Amino acid sequence: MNIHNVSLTISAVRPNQYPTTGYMEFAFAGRSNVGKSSLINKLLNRKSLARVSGTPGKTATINFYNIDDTIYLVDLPGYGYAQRSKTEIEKWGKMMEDYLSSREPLVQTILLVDSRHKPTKDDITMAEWIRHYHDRLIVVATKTDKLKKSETEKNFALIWETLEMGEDDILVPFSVKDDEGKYTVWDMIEMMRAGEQLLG
Ligand SMILES: Nc1nc2c(ncn2[C@@H]2O[C@H](COP(=O)(O)OP(=O)(O)OP(=O)(O)O)[C@@H](O)[C@H]2O)c(=O)[nH]1
Ligand SMILES: [Mg+2]
Repeated sequence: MNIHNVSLTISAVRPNQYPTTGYMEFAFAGRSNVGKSSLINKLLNRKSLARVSGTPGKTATINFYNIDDTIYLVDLPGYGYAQRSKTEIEKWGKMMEDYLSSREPLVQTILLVDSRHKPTKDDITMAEWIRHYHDRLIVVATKTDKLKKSETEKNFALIWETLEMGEDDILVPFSVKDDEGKYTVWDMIEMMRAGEQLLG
């Protein structure tokens, strides 16, 4: 993918703020701190277009990144960190539901999980939402640079099992420290954009 112009079109909290251009959208969901904003920066070769932070809860809005007036990459607010009030969790749920349940241009939501850990209950719920709204589950396992070689196979098997992934589903290793996964994610996006069949 040869990218020329990328920009943040809008940080939305309500459907009436979503872009109306109709470009296809690919969204990234996952726990706070799993690396959603980092992955978007990596895909776009930008250091800090999407705000990244060691403190969970950095992205609290639905951020639409316009890629060459062709597609949007959508950075979703993270879930699952402790310092959040009931009101904030309800706000998050409403925002996500509004977006996932009725967003016409949304082609696929991609779930990010931390490659070092067993997926959490929230990850399982998110995987179920994604399965409900799309034909398949695509999971990106982040921070593989922090994984010992000897752990890789075991951890990937655990993610596959815990999320009850099947033959149509896809699991991609990813790290921002090298190019692991970057081209695979772009290839998948390109193929989905072209309406081609992805092979699990
Ligand atoms: N070692 C390593 N660190 C990473 C990687 N990806 C992200 N990080 C770090 O993880 C932290 C969180 O990254 P973010 O991209 O802000 O996470 P997020 O999922 O957008 O978090 P929220 O916006 O809170 O939902 C930052 O300190 C990143 O530098 C990776 O592949 N490897
Ligand atoms: Mg973020």
